[in-house]
Amino acid sequence: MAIGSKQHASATESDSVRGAKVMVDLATGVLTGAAVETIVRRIRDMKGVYRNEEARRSLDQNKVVYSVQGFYPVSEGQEGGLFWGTTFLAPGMVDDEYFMTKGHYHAKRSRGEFYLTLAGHGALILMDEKRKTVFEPMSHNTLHYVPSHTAHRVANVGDCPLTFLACWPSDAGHDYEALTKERFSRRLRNVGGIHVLVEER
Ligand code: S6P
Ligand code: ZN
Repeated sequence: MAIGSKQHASATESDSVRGAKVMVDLATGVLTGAAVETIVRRIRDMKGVYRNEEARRSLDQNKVVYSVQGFYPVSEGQEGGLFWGTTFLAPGMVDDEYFMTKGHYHAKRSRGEFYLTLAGHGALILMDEKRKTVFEPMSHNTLHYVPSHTAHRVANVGDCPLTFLACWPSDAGHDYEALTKERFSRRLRNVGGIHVLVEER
């Protein structure tokens, strides 16, 4: 038998082949397919995220800060599955802070995550359980591992949209609440044209 001929024959039978549910454009990060879900976060949704709440209120409340396209092949919370998403984070400032994601711990703290930057310039801000906050610079092709038990948020420090892919366990969940109480120990701020982490007072 010719190598692979049998496998090839069965692979063309319609009951053994199925198309991908989602396509990823690796140039733009855009996901397409009926299974893709999108959430949008606007300035009005970012109450309490920035240090200067008055500056946030003075901006156009409809302005989109970021959107996330996701592919969630199993139910949220189900053990053993994986989720996939693209975050599109606009450039912009609220006083001296950059447009950024809300940030979260995974509800199941033992769960980690991967980020892969496609475009733009950003900072992945990570805070461990001892409240030590650091950031990893993000740019085209940088791969970032978000360890377990680590709060994470992304800031866009450039002039262009920041786009990154993410993959995380389906039972990770999101805990935003914890960060509304204890917050990140340091904030990324523009000080003299440079982005630096400044102690939260
Ligand atoms: C999910 C993953 C990302 C974020 C997205 C928005 O675990 O970390 O898909 O959900 O970047 O950030 P946030 O903090 O608003 O969920
Ligand atoms: Zn996450």
